[in-house]
Amino acid sequence: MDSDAFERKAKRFRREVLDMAYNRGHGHIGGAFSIIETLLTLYDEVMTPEDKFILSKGHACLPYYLILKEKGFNPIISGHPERDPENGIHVTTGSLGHGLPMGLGMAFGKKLRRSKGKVYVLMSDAECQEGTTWESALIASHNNLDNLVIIVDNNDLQTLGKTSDILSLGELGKKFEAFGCDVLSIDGHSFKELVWAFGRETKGKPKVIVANTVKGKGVTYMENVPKWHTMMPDEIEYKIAQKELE
Ligand SMILES: Cc1ncc(C[n+]2csc(CCOP(=O)(O)OP(=O)(O)O)c2C)c(N)n1
Ligand SMILES: [Mg+2]
Repeated sequence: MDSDAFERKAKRFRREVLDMAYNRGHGHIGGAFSIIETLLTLYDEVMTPEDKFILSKGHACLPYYLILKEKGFNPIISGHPERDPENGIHVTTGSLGHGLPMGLGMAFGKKLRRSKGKVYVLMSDAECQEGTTWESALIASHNNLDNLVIIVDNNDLQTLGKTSDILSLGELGKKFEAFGCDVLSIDGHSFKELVWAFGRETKGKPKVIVANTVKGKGVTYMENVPKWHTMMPDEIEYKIAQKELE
């Protein structure tokens, strides 16, 4: 896909996520908008049928359902993804801090069985405040799991404010490096940078892509504003957002 087509598709996805959330009366728009480009790159350009994907930040599931539907699956639309392997959802997520340990186990299993394919785990910056993240990184690098790719949606916002104010992650990339991972830090809204980062081979080490993103990306009044983590727009706000995403 060329960059223009990709950007058009990203905009359409944001529009559809907005509509889904508005019509349902709930959803997590901010954190969904920050992962649109990562999801589209993975599903349209990177993953093969042998690969597995886990959305560890399960609350941001609306665009996940959309891309699964586009790929021919029929997931149950809910507030968080529930395990349904036939429809492309390999694990239940929503309780933060568990997607990476489960992905680690899946990647380890693939290595032991010598089976092909990678495991991609898309997690949030606030999940990096949880101990399970660092235990998993340690185990993955000790076991040379170069079939595990961790993408951190580094939007520097959690529910009530900035991650860097509430419990700072410091130099996140350097921390993952110290745990034995190969780290790439990119603009998580750039198709070009995402394709580059996913394409880079990391022999013998798990790969971590720190995708620097903007929570609420695409709707000016939502960008970097904590309340759009769960807040629903009213009718006027909805129309403004629709217009910006036309
Ligand atoms: C174990 C656990 N604790 C608390 C919550 C409630 N919760 C939902 S989202 C969220 C944090 C949102 O910040 P982040 O994880 O960075 O997600 P994003 O910015 O990508 O939306 C929290 C605390 C949860 N889902 N799981
Ligand atoms: Mg966040």
